Amino acid sequence: MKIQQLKGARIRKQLSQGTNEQREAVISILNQVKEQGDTALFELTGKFDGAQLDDLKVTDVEIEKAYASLDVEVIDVIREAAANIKAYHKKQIQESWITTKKDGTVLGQKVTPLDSVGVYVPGGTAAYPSSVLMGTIPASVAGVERIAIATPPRADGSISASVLVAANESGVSEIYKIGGAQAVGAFTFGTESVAPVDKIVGPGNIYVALAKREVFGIVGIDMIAGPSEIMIYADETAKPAYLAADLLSQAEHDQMATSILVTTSIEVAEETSKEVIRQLESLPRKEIAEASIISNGVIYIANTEEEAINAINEVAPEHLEIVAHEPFELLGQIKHAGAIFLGKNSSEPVGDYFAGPNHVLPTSGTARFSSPLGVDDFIKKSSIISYGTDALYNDGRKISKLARLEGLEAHARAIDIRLEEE
Ligand code: HSO
Ligand code: ZN
Repeated sequence: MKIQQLKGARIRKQLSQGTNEQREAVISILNQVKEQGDTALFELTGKFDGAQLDDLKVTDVEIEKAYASLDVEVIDVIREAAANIKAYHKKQIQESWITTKKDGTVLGQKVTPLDSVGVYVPGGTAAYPSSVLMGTIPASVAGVERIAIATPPRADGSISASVLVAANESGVSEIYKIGGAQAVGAFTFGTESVAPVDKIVGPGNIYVALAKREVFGIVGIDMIAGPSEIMIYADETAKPAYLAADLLSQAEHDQMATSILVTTSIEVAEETSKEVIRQLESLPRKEIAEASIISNGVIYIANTEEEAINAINEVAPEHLEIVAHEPFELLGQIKHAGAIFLGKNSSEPVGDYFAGPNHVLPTSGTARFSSPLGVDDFIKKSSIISYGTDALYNDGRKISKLARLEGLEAHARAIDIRLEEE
């Protein structure tokens, strides 16, 4: 793994906007789904997933079979992870509030869950039951009534058993065998089999990301996700074998994934670099992890802790691990990161699977302005205004003055007519 001085390095990543061809392909798929509904979905699923389906929706029988095919211990672990995720997200619930002023005015904010959401779950080598839990549990905690999942089928038309079990465990029964931009199209426009939803969430490949960007505004979206990233800050107390393992845990996701270590210790840098090569050898997904490490992996040597922290805030990584003797002392200085893992036990997979916080996180520097997927993504707020009689009498002229300032006479008169009655 290459080692480089941090000073002067260009480290910020930018979210890919896709190529013109990719954008055009996505627009054409979305139009096809909008115009031809299910016919388009069957055709595109044949073309991209190689599956000839009779039905787009997963049946109860398929779910039963999925349970029967999984180890009971696996089902138990999925349940335990789901319980942790639920408990964490319950803490995020926001209450409606109302205040009454002395003049009789009542102001407030009403929190309402979305009516319906579509959770995209990637397929292929990335069939992750954990992502099902992360997408659906916050929605159900928020109180969303209709939660639907779309995920691409395998060539034989099936869906991974663990994905089906995870969906069922989080209370979702509406699961569609649709992937890519066509899934985003189905959720946005609706088809004969899929009712449209109000918001689409969940990570996906570049086509899913571009499709979400395209339909944003017609429906809500959570975020545009890019390839995963891990950035680790380590001081001289960190154990290189652990650092290497954590860097590789992210690199194995995708050859476009990014793994960065920043350290103030030359020895840690050198040892970790060697460890990465050593550990890579025996990984089943060696090819992907190696490609990712070669193209995007880097170990930076920082002259000072401050320099390292500035780099972290500049990158705004999806996952940040702080492996230093007093990690909590640095927490206050971290402004931008999707999830922050503190201390030597907090390896990223702890958060990917089990601790409770969401693993759908802002990537490509977007942690500068966005947050992990959470209950907030599945609620919206309405303002509440009930003006008191005294309040209107006191404020009415000020309001009509502002209206006339904007040249909006009808606005002003809507107030004046009430003042005249007093
Ligand atoms: N690290 C990934 C999530 C994931 N890892 C799913 C394993 N399964 C993005 O946060
Ligand atoms: Zn992961």
